[in-house]
Amino acid sequence: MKQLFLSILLASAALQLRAEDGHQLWLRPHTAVPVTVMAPAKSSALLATAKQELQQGWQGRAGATVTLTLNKDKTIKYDGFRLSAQGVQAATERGILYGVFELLRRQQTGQPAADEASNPSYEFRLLNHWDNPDGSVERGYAGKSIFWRKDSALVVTKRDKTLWQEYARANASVGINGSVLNNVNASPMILSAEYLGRVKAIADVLRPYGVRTYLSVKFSSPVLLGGLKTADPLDPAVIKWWQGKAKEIYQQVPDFGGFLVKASSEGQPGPQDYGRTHADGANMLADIVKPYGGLVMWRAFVYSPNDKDRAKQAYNEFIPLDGKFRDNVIIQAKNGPVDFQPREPFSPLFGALKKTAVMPEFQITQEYLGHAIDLAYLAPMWEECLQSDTYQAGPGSTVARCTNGSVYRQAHSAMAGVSNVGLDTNWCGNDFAQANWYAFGRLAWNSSAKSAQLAEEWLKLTFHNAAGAATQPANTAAWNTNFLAPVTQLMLASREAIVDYSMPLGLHHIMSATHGHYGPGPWWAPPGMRADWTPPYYHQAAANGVGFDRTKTGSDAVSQYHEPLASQFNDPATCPDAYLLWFHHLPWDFKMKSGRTLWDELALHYDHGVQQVRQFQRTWDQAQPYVDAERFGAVQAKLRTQSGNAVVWKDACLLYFQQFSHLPIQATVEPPMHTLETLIANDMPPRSPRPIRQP
Ligand code: GCW
Repeated sequence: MKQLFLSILLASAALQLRAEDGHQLWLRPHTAVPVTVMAPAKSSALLATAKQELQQGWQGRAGATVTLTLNKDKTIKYDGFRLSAQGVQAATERGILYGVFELLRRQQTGQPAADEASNPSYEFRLLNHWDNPDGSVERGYAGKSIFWRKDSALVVTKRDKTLWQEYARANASVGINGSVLNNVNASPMILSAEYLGRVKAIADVLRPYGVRTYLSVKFSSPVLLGGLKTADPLDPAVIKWWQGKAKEIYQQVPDFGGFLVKASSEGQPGPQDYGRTHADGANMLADIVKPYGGLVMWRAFVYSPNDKDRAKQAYNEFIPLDGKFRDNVIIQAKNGPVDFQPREPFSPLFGALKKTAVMPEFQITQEYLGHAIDLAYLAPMWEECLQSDTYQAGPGSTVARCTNGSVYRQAHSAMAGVSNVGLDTNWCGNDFAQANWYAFGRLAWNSSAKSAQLAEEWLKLTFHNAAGAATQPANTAAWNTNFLAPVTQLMLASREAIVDYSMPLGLHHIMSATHGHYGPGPWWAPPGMRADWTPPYYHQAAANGVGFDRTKTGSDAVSQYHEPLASQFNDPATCPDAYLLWFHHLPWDFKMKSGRTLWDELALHYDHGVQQVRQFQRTWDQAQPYVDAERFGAVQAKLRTQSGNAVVWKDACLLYFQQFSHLPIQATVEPPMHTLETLIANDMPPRSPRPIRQP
């Protein structure tokens, strides 16, 4: 007896220790209250998962009975569900699982369970992993791939399976129902029999959580893997090769979701190599997966080095093809027209493609927003894009409504997020980066969700209550006042702070490529480098001013937007400050709406960003009594590094631009502590250590 007691004590101590290393994400264990679950007699892996989640997480009335009902109902769409006093009703098994997670989330965050239907805004809610077969992750800041490992394609270990299961569960808990397992810069190897074996193993683990498996494919796979002479999408031998491949995949993974394709883009092969169009390429693959119910997600991230304005190219290439795509093709467009910058106006493709399904692609991994070092809560950025009015079908045609099926009739709707997950113990490198995985799923489920509410939910689930304790609703007055309120504010301000200290007022793409797009590089232009990969192409700083002229007399990118936006963006007097230098090249003494000169306004933004991070440090330091030591220390260390690096950004950009403006930095701005020469010479800000899960 005594021994048993001791081992329980030890086990719970171990649980507590492990529980706060961030690995449990927003799903930290709770001591369950007894509950009886009535599920449909039909035995299925998904229903078993739902039942098990309820039993291990129930925090409602002890001894309650919860009924899970599979029932078609007019108010329920896709994998939606209805919560009621009796339990969860849904039309699909996935819907049951999502309803269960919602019920538990409400219990844990102290929200009442309303009797209403909850339907996903998008049919497909997908993570894109930029993971390579050798285990590296392009733009990954949280360690190596959870799916692939060098030289071990065939060996599936118990640890792999546990990790994939934890990953699938986290996805299911926020409604993500698909994962693209490999990089869009795809290796042809992924379609080899050897790798497909591992894809099957992954799919088998993801399936009981309702997560379907997808693959990125290289367009030239028939040549590179199949030994054919061509990958021309209209060539019968090529079509036959893809048909055979699809058959092989579906034999292994009967619910395989389909292909994601980056083609004729950034040096990747594509239909244009054979004089064919994006539609020819996408339709060929779409016809092949159609009989299996598969999708083709065809990326619109295309631009060539010769174009005068990279921001215009996707629109120019895809608009003439509107209506030419099969109904199981979705064009996947990044939120902005250039490339996941800290701030971009929405991509003009949204709403403009009217007879073709378009899906937004967001970047969860923080390529341009501070990697896993800087604290950047990205939901406000995604909300800003989703709620932007395109005016393409009258006022109120927001990006969300143009892509989720509300405005245009389209067979399918989807949203994708480039994942930030890796082998690090806390999955995302920075504990706060987990909030972006969480918020992405929740926004794909409900495109009108509010960032503030998602931040609060996530904070309650992630930081409230010691692990192992039965949950009290997260409403302790002191916790709410001293932790929840200030840390929510910190999160909500975090993305704007990065915009301010790196690329304010519509500046973009001025980072250095030397350190993988982390630090400043307004000067970065190695000899021979293609211009549209260098910052001077984007900021155009000169004695006469700064910014990219995209007005009607400039590159005319403004005309890709529907009125009244085209006119609004075209006139510096009406163009929002946030996009000013995106659309305009303006003199340094240009009079801003604030009455200040452009130069002074720019300096104030840079300084404000730095001061904001200092404020984040103070807020976090005050939060110490409410956070376990491990996560408190980890976040504190990251904020310190970010704070120093924010100063590097401010100093580098102000000193660099000052060479052209020849104007003094106003006295209210913190004076530079670096010289431009040392910043250029070092071109590498300090990095912070991150916890690594040992392989
Ligand atoms: O943002 C750029 C990245 C590349 C990426 C590319 C893309 C996967 O720097 O790393 O490649 O976009 O989205 O295809």
